[in-house]
Amino acid sequence: EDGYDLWLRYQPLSGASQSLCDPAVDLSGPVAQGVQLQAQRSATVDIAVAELHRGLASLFRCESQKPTILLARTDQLSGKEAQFSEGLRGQMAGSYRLATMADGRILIAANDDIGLLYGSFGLLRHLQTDSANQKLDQLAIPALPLRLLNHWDNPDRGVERGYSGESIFDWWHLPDHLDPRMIDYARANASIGINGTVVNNVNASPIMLTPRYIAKLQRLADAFRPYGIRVYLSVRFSSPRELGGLDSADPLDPKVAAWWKSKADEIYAAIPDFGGFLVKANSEGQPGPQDYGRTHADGANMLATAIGDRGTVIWRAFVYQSSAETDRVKLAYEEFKPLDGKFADNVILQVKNGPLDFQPREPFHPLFGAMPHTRMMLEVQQTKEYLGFATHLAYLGTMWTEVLDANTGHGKNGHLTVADTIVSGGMAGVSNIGSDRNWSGSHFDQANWYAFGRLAWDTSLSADAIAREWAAQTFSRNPQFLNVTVKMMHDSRQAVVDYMTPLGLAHQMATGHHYGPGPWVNDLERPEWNPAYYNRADKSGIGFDRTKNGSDALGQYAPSVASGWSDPHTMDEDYLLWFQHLPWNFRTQSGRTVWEELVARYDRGVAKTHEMQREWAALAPYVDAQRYQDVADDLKVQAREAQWWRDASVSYFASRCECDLPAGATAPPHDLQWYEALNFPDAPGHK
Ligand code: BDP
Repeated sequence: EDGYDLWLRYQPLSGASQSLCDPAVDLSGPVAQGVQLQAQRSATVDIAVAELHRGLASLFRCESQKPTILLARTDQLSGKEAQFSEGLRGQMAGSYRLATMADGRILIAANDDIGLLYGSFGLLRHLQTDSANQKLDQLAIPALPLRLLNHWDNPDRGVERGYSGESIFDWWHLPDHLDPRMIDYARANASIGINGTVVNNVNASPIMLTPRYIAKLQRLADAFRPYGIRVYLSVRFSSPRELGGLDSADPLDPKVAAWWKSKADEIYAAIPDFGGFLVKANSEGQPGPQDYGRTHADGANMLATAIGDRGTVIWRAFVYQSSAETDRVKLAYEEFKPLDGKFADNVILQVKNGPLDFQPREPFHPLFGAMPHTRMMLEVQQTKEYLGFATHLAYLGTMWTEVLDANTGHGKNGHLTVADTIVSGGMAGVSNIGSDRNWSGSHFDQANWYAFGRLAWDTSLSADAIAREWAAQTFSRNPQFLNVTVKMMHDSRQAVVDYMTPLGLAHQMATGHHYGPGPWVNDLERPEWNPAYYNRADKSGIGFDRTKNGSDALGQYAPSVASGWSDPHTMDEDYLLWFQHLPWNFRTQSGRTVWEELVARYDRGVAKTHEMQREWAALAPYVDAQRYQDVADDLKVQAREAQWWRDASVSYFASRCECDLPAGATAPPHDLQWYEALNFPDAPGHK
């Protein structure tokens, strides 16, 4: 057990769950090992049947299985069985229904082949996590049309902020050689409903658009197609200059538009179901339409015309260029809000979960709900660039449900959740997959890939329910194991928040690698790259005043939401220092001063890492030796580094506050200079 099998291990069920071996059911028809097919064969249907065979054989271990599963397209259901098409009519591609029929057979019904595949995975998931004897009646309809991975992978196999080895895409050997892992990748993604993949870094190399690379991409697209996965490319906006020899990339220049149109035609000739382009423009040095005095909408719409109704242009809202006077978190809203309604129908605006940059905790991005005439997509990061990479255990299901469930305060009755705002767009997850044998750099990071897919499929799922089904399939179905593991996972992200950036602090990471603490850093070229810009700690207090008296970033939220965050005495303290600059002796809701509360939260985070170590140690009997030890080793590192985060941060803030440590708090073992001098140029993901 090295983690390669992910959540698709299909460990044998025991005793009572062996119902599918029961020889009581007798049926005729074209039957193969328990699966009866009522659909035309296709590559996708064959994969579904093979997956059922594989899963059932492994789960049930019974020699002569009876035909107990009917895999049927709704247009092939007649007579009494036709009733099972109900609820599926007109639903989104991939929808399926699972039902126990009167004769005891289990039906997997769908309007399309991909629905049959999703339904097969859905049934196998159900069998592994619920009682296999339960009567089934489940209608599964995807919440969002686009459920995409975003790989930040470069053609040379380096991965931007990637911590799981090299890129899994072996461009050099493509198209002649297709790594078999590509099939395992497609299968794993299909099993959780992911239906597209952007294969390269948003800081895109123009080489990806050359004929040589289009041929490579075609080979991947052909391999992924039966799994319902479309390929997309990140594109560099200046490609007409770099590849086309044009002297401009101005989106309003007809020569530029013609170049993109012919490039799109070339791609679609090779890949008829190509998904489209993802664009990072005028952000962190990337070229874009503003280089020519044009707007983001001008740029996106030009590409949308080139693609036409064949695909989608996904335009990222991650733009900022602030000065010491402006507040970085306000910039994307200021840039994009006025463009609402100006984007073509096949453009989707992709917005990060928070207005800053994938921090351990941020309030939701104010653009959600504020652009009712624009299709929106939520971008989250599986990679944990700011949450201890692949080393620290932090389950992000809780972070993503927090943002999906957040009420933006917009909409008819002032109730419109972030999940509601993305129903015509989708979710994108910056992928944590790499060439590591366990895919994600650690076993528990697989849960973030899994949770992403499950939430993009059903945004109303609870983080704990997802954790439970993941852990049951990945490790063990033992209830004791599951209870403890789900609790660990549930608490893990808050622990990281506490020991890195408690009380609403953000962006306190060291320069370059974003791994360790650097709250003192204040000498970087751009003001908004500096941790000190965000913590604003000095003798008078700490925190970023984003109320009306300060930057008024609060004013970008609906009034009902803004008012909830405007009073430091009553607001949710998880966002306290995000929105407020407060004197060190300000009384928080616990009765402690801000300074005391800050230290208490750092300590709470550290304590949690020790608790997780103890909890995991007690689970050793339920987990195979290799994976047990891998996790135990990581938890040890996490506990040590949580302490480092706490000590370094407490030293720094004590020096700003000129305060003594609160009574009972342990003094950091080193002075501030010692922490400041630590340097890790060899940290993964260093830039
Ligand atoms: C930042 C990363 C940087 C990415 C950028 C992005 O540090 O490497 O290129 O996000 O999202 O957090 O484009």
